Amino acid sequence: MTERIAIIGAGPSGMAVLRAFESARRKGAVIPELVCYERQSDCGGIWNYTWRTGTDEHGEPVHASMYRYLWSNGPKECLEFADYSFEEHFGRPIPSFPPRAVLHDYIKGRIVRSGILPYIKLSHTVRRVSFNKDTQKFTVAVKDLVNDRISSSEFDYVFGCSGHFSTPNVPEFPGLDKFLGRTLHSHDFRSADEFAGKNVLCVGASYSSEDIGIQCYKYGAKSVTFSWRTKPMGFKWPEVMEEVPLLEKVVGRTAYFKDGTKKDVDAIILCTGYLHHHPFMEDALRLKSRNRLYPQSLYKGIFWLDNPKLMYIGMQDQFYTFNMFDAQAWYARDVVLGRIKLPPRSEQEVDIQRWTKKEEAIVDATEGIDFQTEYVRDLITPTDYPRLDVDGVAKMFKQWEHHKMDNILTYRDQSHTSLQTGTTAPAHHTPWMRALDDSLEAFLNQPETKAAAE
Ligand code: FAD
Ligand code: NA7
Repeated sequence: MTERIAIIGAGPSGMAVLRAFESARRKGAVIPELVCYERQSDCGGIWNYTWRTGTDEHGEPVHASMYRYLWSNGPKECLEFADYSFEEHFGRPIPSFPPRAVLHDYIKGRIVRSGILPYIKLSHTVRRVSFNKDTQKFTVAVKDLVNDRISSSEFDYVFGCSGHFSTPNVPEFPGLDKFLGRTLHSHDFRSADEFAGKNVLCVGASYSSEDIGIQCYKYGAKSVTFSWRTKPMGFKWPEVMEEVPLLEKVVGRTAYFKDGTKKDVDAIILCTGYLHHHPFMEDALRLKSRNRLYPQSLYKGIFWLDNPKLMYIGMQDQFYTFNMFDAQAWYARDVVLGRIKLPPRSEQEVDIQRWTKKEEAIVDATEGIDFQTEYVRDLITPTDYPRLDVDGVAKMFKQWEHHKMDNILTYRDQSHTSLQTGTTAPAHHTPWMRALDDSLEAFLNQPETKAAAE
């Protein structure tokens, strides 16, 4: 009987799994039956923008944490799929830091091109995953959101690809309940226009804080204050932006910080990260982790130690994204197809410990990049994933880090070179700080293209 695989989520990770199996099928392999359940009405995961916050039209939690005006926060050349270049998709080279809609278009283009759409059941939310030791099968209960029907079916393997930047981590600060301004988590941040002329406080010192703070500045915020817990980000900020220690309390409209300073603010945006939240997994299968480069209990960062027929993709903190999910998917596929044999559990545990020790010794972003580079290399080496120059990607990530330290407002104006095509990206027609229209049309409408069309 044909084996069956359930894939939870059709974001970049779930799509990587579909693509990996489909690629083997096209080369003549017999593959299991694939069913991918996606809660949203479109694929693309977090790249699928919605204006909604809270719950969606079906009463499901809104997955998206993306906001209008989000532009890639790393060079697109670092995340480019090894089997589908940006140049192939857009028919010409494009600048290195595209806005969200352009990346969404690229991801979807690969889905359509690779023929994996028929495997995806949109508007289907997974409610429960359990495992029966006697039958060695998973039971997956799913709700068809459009027809309001719940059904269950059995699978031999499950891939958890539901992302981990969606359920907000929301700390409490004294006085927030009586704050006279607006309070929100970055998950619910949608448009920076709302904060024009306002004094904004961003709590947190990582990617969301940095980017949302800059967005607010770009769209006219009066001032942006960043409050850090462990250490400041340390960029060279414009005059109206500053970093202060942790928020201690709020009284009226005044925020008080640990160093005794204070600031009157109109809005507090909690950019305090996300929780690993997999409520549909029965307890014995549920990944529990903080946001880290090597989540625990996952051999190769993928296989659930207690039951490797359950695989998680994309659950690590991320320098690498799309091509790392591909690397994981190709490796997991080869295990399912019997091309790679997993070692005994004791060896898996030793391997996890070895990676964990390495992860815990990391002191800065450069070492984090090197760690994830080694991780991706380790996965792709035994598979037939098309050649990915991970050393080239690592070098580019480090350049990007330097550009950010040089000028946090202009790093997106830099051009990087594609490792797939060798083409250096053209400069965007407008410096990022002045590019207020983030639509796909505005981005692709380079003046020279317009001239050629005329
Ligand atoms: P997701 O994209 O989160 O997709 C998971 C999918 O699973 C979703 O479609 C969701 O609807 C579905 N799902 C969840 N639960 C269920 C369920 N119970 N049943 C059915 N389906 C379900 N990466 C970059 O490379 N560059 C960037 O510039 C960048 N910016 C980012 C900005 C923000 C604000 C955030 C939050 C992340 C950003 N990332 C960026 C990282 C991002 O996590 C990855 O690019 C990528 O989207 C992760 O893919 P994923 O498939 O693992 O998860
Ligand atoms: P991250 O990278 O997980 O960072 C979370 C930040 O929130 C980090 O600076 C934390 O401080 C801070 N944090 C967490 N809890 C608290 C409390 N209680 N008080 C103060 N500060 C806190 O999440 P991001 O949202 O920035 O990024 C996630 C993804 O979205 C990423 O891939 C981006 O591309 C976009 P810490 O430094 O641990 O002290």
